[in-house]
Amino acid sequence: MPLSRQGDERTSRPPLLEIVVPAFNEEGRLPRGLMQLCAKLARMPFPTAVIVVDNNSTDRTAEVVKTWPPGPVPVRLVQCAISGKGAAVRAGLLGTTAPFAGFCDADMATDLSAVDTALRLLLSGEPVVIGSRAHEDSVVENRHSRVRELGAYGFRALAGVLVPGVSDTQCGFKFFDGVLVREAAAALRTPGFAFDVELLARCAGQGSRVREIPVRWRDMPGSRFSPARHTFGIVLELGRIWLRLRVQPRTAVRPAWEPPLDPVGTPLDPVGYP
Ligand SMILES: Nc1nc2c(ncn2[C@@H]2O[C@H](COP(=O)(O)OP(=O)(O)O)[C@@H](O)[C@H]2O)c(=O)[nH]1
Ligand SMILES: [Mg+2]
Repeated sequence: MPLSRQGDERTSRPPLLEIVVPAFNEEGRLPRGLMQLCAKLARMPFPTAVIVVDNNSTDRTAEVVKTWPPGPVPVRLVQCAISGKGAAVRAGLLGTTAPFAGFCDADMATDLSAVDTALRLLLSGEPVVIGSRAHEDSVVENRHSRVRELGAYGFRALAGVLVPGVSDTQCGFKFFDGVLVREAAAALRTPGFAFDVELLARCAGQGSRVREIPVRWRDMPGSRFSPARHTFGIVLELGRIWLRLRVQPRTAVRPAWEPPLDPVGTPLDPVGYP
């Protein structure tokens, strides 16, 4: 089938999976990242969509998205007035409607082959599937400074109290049952880099298992994260999450997953899906 017709058909049907990409001053890394993501998603046998969430970037991030050429994977822009990666991911997730939703970073530090594993697990009924650099089968190319490594160690120890059993809360590659994550995102209050911890704690608090999967992960140049500028704020965020989860009752969520519709006419076999 010609690509344009394939595009028409796919984009006219609701997506099965939507991926949120938070992006702040990413004119340098976003075009390549979006190209990789769209190429990967275009090979999936069902409709998908991408939502880029910008926080009033001072560079051409928004223009990159606005001028993105139409194709089989629609890319749309959401503007988030509240700054921070957490606020941006929350806004993006709340803008999704698909049965499955997730997010990844603009630098595509996590190899996108993990999307296949994540989808297969979601289709088999896992509600939360996250990339984990601590998984024994992960391949991690890390170029973080010693200071950042030390900070990450401390962060893991504190985060472990809030989401016991999850060994890497911070990999920017997480996929969820759509209903579950929209409920968790609606309650999410952490605007900064520690938001993953609150999001996972909320999903786990609703009785959902968190499944960690191996990833190929490469630290990409151009990180927005600065240990000097962000460490204090992150520790504060973790403290606030702890307080929030202690005082807020955790509600039970209804069974989140139902066999997905068949959006492209190909039977979606939850077990046999490649
Ligand atoms: N919209 C938005 N995205 C952000 C913000 N801070 C970080 N991000 C995005 O979060 C992702 C991860 O950021 P990155 O700088 O690569 O951090 P690192 O991988 O943890 O070193 C990238 O897609 C960033 O553009 C923010 O304040 N707003
Ligand atoms: Mg990065």
